Amino acid sequence: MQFEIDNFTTEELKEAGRIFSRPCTFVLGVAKLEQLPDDSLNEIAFAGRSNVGKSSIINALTGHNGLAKTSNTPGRTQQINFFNLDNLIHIVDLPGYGFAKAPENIVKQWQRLISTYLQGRANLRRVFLLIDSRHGVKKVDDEIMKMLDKAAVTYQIVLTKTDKINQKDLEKVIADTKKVISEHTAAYARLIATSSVKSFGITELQAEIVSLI
Ligand SMILES: Nc1nc2c(ncn2[C@@H]2O[C@H](COP(=O)(O)OP(=O)(O)O)[C@@H](O)[C@H]2O)c(=O)[nH]1
Ligand SMILES: [Mg+2]
Repeated sequence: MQFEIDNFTTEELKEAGRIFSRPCTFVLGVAKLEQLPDDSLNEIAFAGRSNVGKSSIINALTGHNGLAKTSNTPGRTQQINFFNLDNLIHIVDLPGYGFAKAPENIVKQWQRLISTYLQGRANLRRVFLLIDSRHGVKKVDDEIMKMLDKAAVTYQIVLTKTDKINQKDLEKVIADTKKVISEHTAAYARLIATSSVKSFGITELQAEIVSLI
């Protein structure tokens, strides 16, 4: 019998690892909608509050430390950053929503950029919505989920930083998050628990992405 993580066979997981070892390069950072690259390549995007671990997970997926800049200062990533995985798919690092350290009008501008991108991008195959496993789904996350439900954009919840909590708390946040997922129409049923630091759940996430290529 083959070992499986959810729906993925060992072979699929291996293949996903092979695809993610191919070159992944930074394409461009976009601060205005007019600057978006053409939409000929399928795209997946990472969304979530500032500091949730978006850049770290992109680095963990691609095995490039420092490909997507990570920061201890919340709200630094102000652009939509596009990465190209061997001309197979665009990986998109979105600016974090929530407690950005910037003037209110700038924050509003970012939020408009993010929401316009998320609702209007034809080639966007799935949004991975990152949730800090220590905090669970917050009101601001729920608002994004509602917006994506309305726009009929499929999103999948990814719990981050699971190395920072114990098994009991992890089980609780998984159960609570599954309940939230069941209440949203565009939320993909399967939840992925990850740690970029310990590389937990990263292969599984690679396989999810490869299934969309
Ligand atoms: N312990 C732990 N820390 C993490 C993990 N992922 C990210 N971090 C830390 O959380 C902070 C924010 O990460 P970053 O990727 O920049 O978040 P972003 O703002 O969502 O892009 C950084 O200090 C990271 O080192 C993880 O899986 N485990
Ligand atoms: Mg970032």
